[in-house]
Amino acid sequence: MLKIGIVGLDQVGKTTLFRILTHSHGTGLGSGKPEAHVGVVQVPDVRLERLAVIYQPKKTVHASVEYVDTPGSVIELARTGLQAASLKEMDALAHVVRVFADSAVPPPEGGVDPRRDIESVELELILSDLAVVEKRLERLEKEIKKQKNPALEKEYHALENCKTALEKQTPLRELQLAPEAERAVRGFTFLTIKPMLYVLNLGEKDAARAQEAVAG
Ligand SMILES: Nc1nc2c(ncn2[C@@H]2O[C@H](COP(=O)(O)OP(=O)(O)OP(=O)(O)O)[C@@H](O)[C@H]2O)c(=O)[nH]1
Ligand SMILES: [Mg+2]
Repeated sequence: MLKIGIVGLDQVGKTTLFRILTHSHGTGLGSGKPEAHVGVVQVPDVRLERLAVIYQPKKTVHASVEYVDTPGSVIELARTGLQAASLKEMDALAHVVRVFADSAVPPPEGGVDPRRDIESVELELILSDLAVVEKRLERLEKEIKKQKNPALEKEYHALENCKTALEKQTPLRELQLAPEAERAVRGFTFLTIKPMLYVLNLGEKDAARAQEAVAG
């Protein structure tokens, strides 16, 4: 099942989005709650429904998606070991970005600035991946010195490419890795290799300006 992590900075609307996606209106989902919420949703598919009408099967199984509403700021999550591991489990990330202005919800330091928020989250994920890459490269270097091993050398080479990209602040999803290199780095479940969907949380009055927000 596809697992999508809803991430973002503090109080940007992650739980609000989770509620909409999972049709959950329960009261247990207050904001600021420390635990993650998990919800499974069936993917509507008119073709499947048509086929079910024609063939009348005993059972119709829709594709489903699991959404995980992560608590608090993704920056904190990426920095703490156990939480970072839970991010690694996701197939894709949906980054909720605050665009709405509302004095009732404390704005972040420096005011509402979607571009800054996107950049700082991206940078944090890049640093998290870079730390993993550097640690592994260090070990590989020692191992390769001890014994010549083509598989380790391939891995080393692939990770060097990743390191160069990350140092230029390029997320790994933008790299065109050869299938062999992709296989060599797959096990690391890097955060910046995951498909990233930006969800701009506009204020009610700004909904008409959605295009502008994307372009700006
Ligand atoms: N005006 C306005 N308020 C919003 C919007 N989206 C969310 N909020 C409010 O912002 C607050 C935070 O929303 P949540 O969905 O709990 O945000 P969160 O990202 O889950 O917050 P944490 O999990 O605590 O980091 C709540 O009081 C929401 O009602 C919006 O589009 N407009
Ligand atoms: Mg929340």
